[in-house]
Amino acid sequence: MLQIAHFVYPIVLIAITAQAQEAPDWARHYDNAFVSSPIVIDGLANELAWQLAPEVGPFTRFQNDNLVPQHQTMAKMLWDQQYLYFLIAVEDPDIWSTMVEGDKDCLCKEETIELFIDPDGDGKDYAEIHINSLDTINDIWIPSKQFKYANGEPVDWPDLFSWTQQGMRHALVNHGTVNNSSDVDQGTVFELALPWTGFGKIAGSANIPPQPGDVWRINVNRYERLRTAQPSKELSGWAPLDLQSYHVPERLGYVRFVSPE
Ligand SMILES: [Ca+2]
Ligand SMILES: [Ca+2]
Ligand SMILES: [Ca+2]
Repeated sequence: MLQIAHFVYPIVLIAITAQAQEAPDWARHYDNAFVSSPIVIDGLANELAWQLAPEVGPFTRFQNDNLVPQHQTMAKMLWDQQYLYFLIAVEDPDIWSTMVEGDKDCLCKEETIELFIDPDGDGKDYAEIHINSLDTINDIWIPSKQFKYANGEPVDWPDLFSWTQQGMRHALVNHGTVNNSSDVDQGTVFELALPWTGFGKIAGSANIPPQPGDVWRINVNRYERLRTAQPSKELSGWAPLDLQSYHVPERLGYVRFVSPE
C-alpha cells in the first residue's frame, strides 16, 4: 500500500504542475447550476435559486490595464431544460439611456450590458445580445469576429440584426432615476431567460438543451459611459480579453452545465 502511494503521488504532482502551467491567466470558469424551481423574469433576485447561485467572479476593465473597474458589476447564471438564465446587477451612480428601438444601432454608443454566447465554442459564429436600462434589446448574429461571412464577404448589418433569440424574456429594475443626473442612483438589476431553442443557427453543433457537463463559451460585458467626466467610458467584463474589443471569442468564459441532482 505504501509503495503504491509513493508511486502515485509524484505522478499526480506532475499532472497538477503541468495543468497550472498550461492554464492561461485569462481563462474564467463557471459551474452553472441547474434550477428546478421557477424563475420569474421581473428584475427581482428574490428567488432562492438566485441567492444560492455563485457569482461568476470579478469584472476587470478592458482598457489595456485589466484594473478593477470603478463601476462594479455582478453576474450569475442558472439553467433548466427550457432556458439559460442571467442575473446581472450593475452599480451605477448615473443611469442613462435614450435608445428605445432595438436592432437598429449598437446600444454600446450609450450604456449597455452585452452577452456574448458561443454555444458550440467553435470561435466562429456567436450571439451578441445587448440590453440597456430602458429594456431595449439588440440580439445579433456575429458570423465571425472579422465581421465577414463564411465566403469572405463583409457582413450586412441589417442581416446580423435580423437574427432573433426567439422567445427570449427579459426584465429589469432601475434603482434610481433614469436620465436624471442631478441625483445619485444605485444601479440596475437585469434578469433574462434565453430559451435553448431560440439560438437557432448559432447553436451549431451544441446540444439543445445542453447535456450535463457540456461547456458553452460565454462572456458578460458592460459599457459604462460617464456623461460629464473624462475618460468618457469604462469597458469591463467577466472574462478578460486584453483588448479594447469584446470580439475575442477564443477568450470567452467556460460555462459548464452542472447536472440536476
Ligand atoms: Ca426574478
Ligand atoms: Ca452610468
Ligand atoms: Ca439618476
